[in-house]
Amino acid sequence: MLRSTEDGDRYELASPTALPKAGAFLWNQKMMIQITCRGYATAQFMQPEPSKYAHAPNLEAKTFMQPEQNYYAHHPGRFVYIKDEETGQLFSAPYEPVRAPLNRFVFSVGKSDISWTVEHLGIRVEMSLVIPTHDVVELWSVKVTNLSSRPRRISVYPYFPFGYMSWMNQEAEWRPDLGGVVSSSITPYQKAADYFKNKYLKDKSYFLCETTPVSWEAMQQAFEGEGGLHAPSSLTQPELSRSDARYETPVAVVQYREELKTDEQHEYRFLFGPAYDDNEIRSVRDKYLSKEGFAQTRREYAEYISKGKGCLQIETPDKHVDNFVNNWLPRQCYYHGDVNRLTTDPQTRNYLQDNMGMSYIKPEVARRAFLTAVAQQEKNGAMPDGILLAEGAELKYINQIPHTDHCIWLPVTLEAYLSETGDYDLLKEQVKGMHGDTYTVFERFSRAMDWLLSARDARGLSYIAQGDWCDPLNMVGYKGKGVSGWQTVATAFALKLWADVCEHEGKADLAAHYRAGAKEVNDAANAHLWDGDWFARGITDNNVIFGVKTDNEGRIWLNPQSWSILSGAASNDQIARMLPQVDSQMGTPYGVVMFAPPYSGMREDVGRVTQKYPGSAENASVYNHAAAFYVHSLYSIGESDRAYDTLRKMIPGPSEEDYIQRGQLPVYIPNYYRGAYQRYPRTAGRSSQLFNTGTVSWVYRSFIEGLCGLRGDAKGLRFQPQLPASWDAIKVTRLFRGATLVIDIHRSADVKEVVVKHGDRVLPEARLTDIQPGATYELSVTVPK
Ligand code: CEZ
Repeated sequence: MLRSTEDGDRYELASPTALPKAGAFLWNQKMMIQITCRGYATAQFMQPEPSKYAHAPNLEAKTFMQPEQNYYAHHPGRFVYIKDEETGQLFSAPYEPVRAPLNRFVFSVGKSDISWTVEHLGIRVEMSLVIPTHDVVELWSVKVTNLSSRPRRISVYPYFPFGYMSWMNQEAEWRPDLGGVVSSSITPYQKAADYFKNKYLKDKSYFLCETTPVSWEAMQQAFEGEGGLHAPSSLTQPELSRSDARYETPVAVVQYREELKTDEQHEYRFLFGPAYDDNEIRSVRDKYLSKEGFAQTRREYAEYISKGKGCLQIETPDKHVDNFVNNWLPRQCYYHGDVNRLTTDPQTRNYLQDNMGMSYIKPEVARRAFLTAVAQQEKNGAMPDGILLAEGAELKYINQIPHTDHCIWLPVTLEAYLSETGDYDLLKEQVKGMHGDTYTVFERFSRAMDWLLSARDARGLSYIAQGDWCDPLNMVGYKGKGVSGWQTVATAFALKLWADVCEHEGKADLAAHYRAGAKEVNDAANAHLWDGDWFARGITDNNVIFGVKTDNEGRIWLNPQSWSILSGAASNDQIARMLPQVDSQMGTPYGVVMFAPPYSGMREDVGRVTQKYPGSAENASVYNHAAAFYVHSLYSIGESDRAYDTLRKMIPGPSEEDYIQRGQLPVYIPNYYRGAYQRYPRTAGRSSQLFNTGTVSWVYRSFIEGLCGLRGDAKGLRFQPQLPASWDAIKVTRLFRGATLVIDIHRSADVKEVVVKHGDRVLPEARLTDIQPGATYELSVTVPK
């Protein structure tokens, strides 16, 4: 059903029905397209707010990307109908809309292209998609081959719906001068001022054909007729009706009529995308719509994607994990760091964590992100809810809801950046803020830490306002009193990390100040939140503690446990109590859930998290981002087996059963897998199919710094591998500060601590210093049995 290439850089799915929602995505800095194995697609481009050039057939809400999207016959997609001209039989590639049972199906996902091979009625259809590196356009090639032993007469009909573009104005027609179907619309608005904002939007969509078709259709209804999408009426006619669409739902369908000898092939090329005007369409056509244009675009895009290959290649006993870590994990990190989830106002915590991942891929991008973020710090030291990335951008959706955690992410993500780069000079940069103040990066971080210290109640616990890391935990503290258990220990962790940086910078007083602050916060957590076997999630406005033994729902939450380990609030004895509780109450075959048990209905002093469907999203799913924090905390205390087990479960597979249950290819980590394992076993494990997630930068960090134990410090690299007990050896290639480290890691009963050899020389400690950019180091690392 599913197989990969030798080095795992391609996955091929052989069924359109086994994992019906499984898909893949391509992006560049201006666009993103997610497409399922069956041909449904969601594409967005930035102008600078996210927009669409292919729409749903009805009025769509503008929202952020949603989990577990449903698909339906008229969902936007990219399809090709094939008609046997002798018998009138029909099928479609990749699978929708006809859903004919196919003789052969292959959905082939590469890092820089997506393709399908479909065979039916003795005809092979190969479809392939690439996008350019800088422009917004899809490049489609469609190849048909006669596999039968006699000549065949067929018609080939690409069907690319534009959907319902606008309630104000929409139309489409065949444009002989441009060689394609062009639809035009006007983005709806009501305020006069919006006219001027919308004036230069790309309100046209085009479907351009390299080869002129024999007929075409620009009106959806004329195409479908009474037959519907499974058997469109117009396909029963010799030719399409050449109808235009005048305030009717536009579509692009074209017909090629072919006579193919045995083994004969025909290849077609098409462009699909948005444009401002005819001139732009003409220039896109000139630039891309040719064999050479396609080939060159493919090469350049592959080159662009390869810039995100990251800093780690591993060879472990688990080939599937190698495939994922060597190819797909850095690619997903790169996507996040490169496009910021296609928003002009990423949530501050997302922006910082996504850029944390970039520390391993393109550290200069992460550096710039720190400067951009701190320039938007508020005058009192707080960080805003979102970071504005484009001129005229505004804080929208969730960024209008006050959250208190954003400062925490500064030192937490900086730690990774500094470990990777040693770039302490960043701290000396002067940053003029958008509110008119100027401070160095160092001063801004200190101000953020001071703000965290100040945002606490009389008990010393951190206020939550209308949310912390958990967005929908919105009613614990909306009256201004409620506190967050996670935010409290996370504050202590942030302060502790910042104290280390202060010390490195020779500021012993400040280091002592923030360490004392961290201790005070940890003490407060222990005094008010320790529930005997774990830490509570918080205390509400009405002074009700929750996430404790007496709760039937939401009894134990993962984040307070993970971060109390990181902050030092949890002693060894407390950790020894917590971990078995996490295992027994929160463990599932698909990973560890975010809390347990799920809420079954609204709890008005907790908030809308309790209204989400039990086991979905933040209501007790296997929320991978939270699981990733847990992994990070486990590696920090040498809990290598628990850590690896949690990491492994984030990747779908390798059993067929697991792939089917999750419904996803192992080419990204989704934001969640359904939880509620006891209550709803049928849906437990199901992937959200949402690849926007803060998880991946942490997972990459955990593979690099935790499992492989290859973490930088100010002057070099330390070795502290934490192989799972069942592994005896791994091989690693690590790019670090311009050098290449080729490392053999193995266990031996002969050593009591980690021993590192460079050639014949045993290093005085498990640390390599004076690393020369450009050099290659062959190292052997022995870890105790
Ligand atoms: O968004 C994520 C946020 O982007 O939820 C995380 C949070 O830490 C991330 O910053 C945990 O709450 O509002 C909601 O209820 C949604 O659940 C979103 O908050 C959620 C979606 O996954 C966004 O794609």
